[in-house]
Amino acid sequence: MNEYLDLSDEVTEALRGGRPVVALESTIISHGMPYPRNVETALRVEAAVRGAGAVPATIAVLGGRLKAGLDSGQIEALGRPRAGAEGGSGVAKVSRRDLPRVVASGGDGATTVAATMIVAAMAGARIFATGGIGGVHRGAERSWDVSADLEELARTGVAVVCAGAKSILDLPKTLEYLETKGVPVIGYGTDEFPAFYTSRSGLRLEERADSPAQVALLLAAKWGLGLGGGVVIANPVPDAHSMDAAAIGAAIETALAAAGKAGIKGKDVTPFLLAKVKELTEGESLESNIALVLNNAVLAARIAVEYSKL
Ligand code: PSU
Ligand code: MN
Repeated sequence: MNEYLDLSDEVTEALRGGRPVVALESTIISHGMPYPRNVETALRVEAAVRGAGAVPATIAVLGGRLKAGLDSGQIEALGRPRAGAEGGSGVAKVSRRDLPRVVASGGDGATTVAATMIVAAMAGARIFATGGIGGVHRGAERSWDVSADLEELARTGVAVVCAGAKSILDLPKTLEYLETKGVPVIGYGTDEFPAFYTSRSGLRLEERADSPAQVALLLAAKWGLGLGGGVVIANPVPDAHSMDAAAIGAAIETALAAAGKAGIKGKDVTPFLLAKVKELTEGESLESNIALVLNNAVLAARIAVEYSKL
């Protein structure tokens, strides 16, 4: 086990016994949703994973230690705004390049998809559930803004169950990048890449699965072939919570314009856009976000159960 990593007792026992474990990220807690809905959702997601027969391992950096498996007090500490924080929780957003700094300084950090994949792989957890992945940003031909999540999917052997990616991103370029990097993108019960708040993007996928067992076989083949690297399992938002495409599209355009005007750069771009979209859609997007994360947690647990049988 890595000397910087602490597993909870429950996660240690599950991994030792070859029982299903689902990794969960913490940027969604600290930067993806407002308090207290963020904490409440994180706890509901853990319960959903348990209800589907797997052990949840929420991942973060606390006091400079990598953690897989948090208690409710630790989840609260990641979600509750800290003194002096302007918007968000005040906890650092930690992706691959931030891990050494936060560990060396003994700090706290909320892990992105990329950093969560790294810690999950270290722990030996192969299946991870979240809301949406980062990707190639719109205007990337000028800004060069490509999420480290994509590079991590290229190199780290963890399957990420998500509801696709938000159209704050350039979705066609995101799919091209994943193809170049050899990352399978599997539509779960769909032939289209889902666009987070809406189940459709109009972008066709080449791979589709209709059962957790089918996904598990594909994961076993990818890693059994020695190919390494990640897999995206794109699970559309449930119909009852799918948003109106025109309304969400308009909010995203407004958010992008505001980010441009405010000169937002680097790692602040995604949290800025997420907060703006939320504000513009008056909470409807938050309900949709919560529903799709719960849906992804259940699917990830079912996949983890099937994978543990192979
Ligand atoms: N997209 C969302 N919700 C999120 C994120 C992305 O719809 O919470 C978070 C995830 O943690 C993701 C990160 O890994 O933002 C990507 O940030 P960046 O674009 O800076 O790589
Ligand atoms: Mn970026």
